[in-house]
Amino acid sequence: MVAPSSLSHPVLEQVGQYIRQARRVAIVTHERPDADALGSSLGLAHALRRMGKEAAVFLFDPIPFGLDFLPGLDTIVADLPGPETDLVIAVDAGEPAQIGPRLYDAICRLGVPLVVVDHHESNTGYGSISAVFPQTASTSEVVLMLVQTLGIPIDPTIATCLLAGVVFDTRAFATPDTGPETLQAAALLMERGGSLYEVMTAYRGQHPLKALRLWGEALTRMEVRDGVAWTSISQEMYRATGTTMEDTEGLANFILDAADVQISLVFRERPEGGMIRVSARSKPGFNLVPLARSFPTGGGHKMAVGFEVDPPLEEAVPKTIARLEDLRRSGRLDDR
Ligand SMILES: [Mn+2]
Repeated sequence: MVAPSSLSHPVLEQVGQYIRQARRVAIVTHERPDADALGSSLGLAHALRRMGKEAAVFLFDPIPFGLDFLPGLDTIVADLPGPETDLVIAVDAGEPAQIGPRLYDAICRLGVPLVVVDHHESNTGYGSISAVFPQTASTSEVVLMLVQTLGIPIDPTIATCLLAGVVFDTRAFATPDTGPETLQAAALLMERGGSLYEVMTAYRGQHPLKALRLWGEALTRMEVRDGVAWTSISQEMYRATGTTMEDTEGLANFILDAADVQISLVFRERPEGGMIRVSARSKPGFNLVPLARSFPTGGGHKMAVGFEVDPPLEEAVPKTIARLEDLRRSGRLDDR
């Protein structure tokens, strides 16, 4: 079959130059990593090792429930990269803040090139060189293109990591940015030994029962106005169901799937307090980035954004919904 990226891109050639010149590569991604963050960073680490590089993924956060099948999780380093590092690659992180200040400051202090590989529309263009492909459904596909550019043979380990990123970021090939090239990438990864069955089983099995109980509580208190549906999760709800913030992953998408919902929002208190985290999702025709960007730490894709709002929850919710309604009325969320 035709490789999805047989036409290599100039910026990936440049990234390839940085990689060829490097010996010890540190890979970082966004905090609270998802399957694309982990799949693209681990897939890249495996590929760089195949090239004879020393490569490691640096990450402090725990691995989300259900992603423990990803090969190479045991090689993740919960520490800061040392002075022997001569290249840093950030994958799937749209801006420095998403990497986390501790890790990002350490990277900057190294004084080595920072290569950014991403697919977020909202990517700020940070780093020494920025290979951002907003049309691409997952960062894992961008890493696949990079691996092909470098001429690294794709083994089943690399393939499974990247396939996980493709499947989870496209919600199992169901997002509107899933194109023929996405399926070609997935097919290629399967040909190289990636297990679609294993990845799909993990995709369907993301939620333990206690998470479903939490979702049940959240769905009961959901409100709806003009196709906008929102709900919130309080510290008390985590306590009552024995859950953590991680168990809220996927709820905003689940609500969005309702036939009469155009935009969904989930407001979450952190178990430890502090800022309220908001996930917002939309069906095609909307661009939620202006909403996210109207808050200090917001970012994401047109139809999937995250941001933080000042507590308390009782004030954060009406304030945010009012802002969303204003932006929507003024046409600033239209995507045509
Ligand atoms: Mn991604």
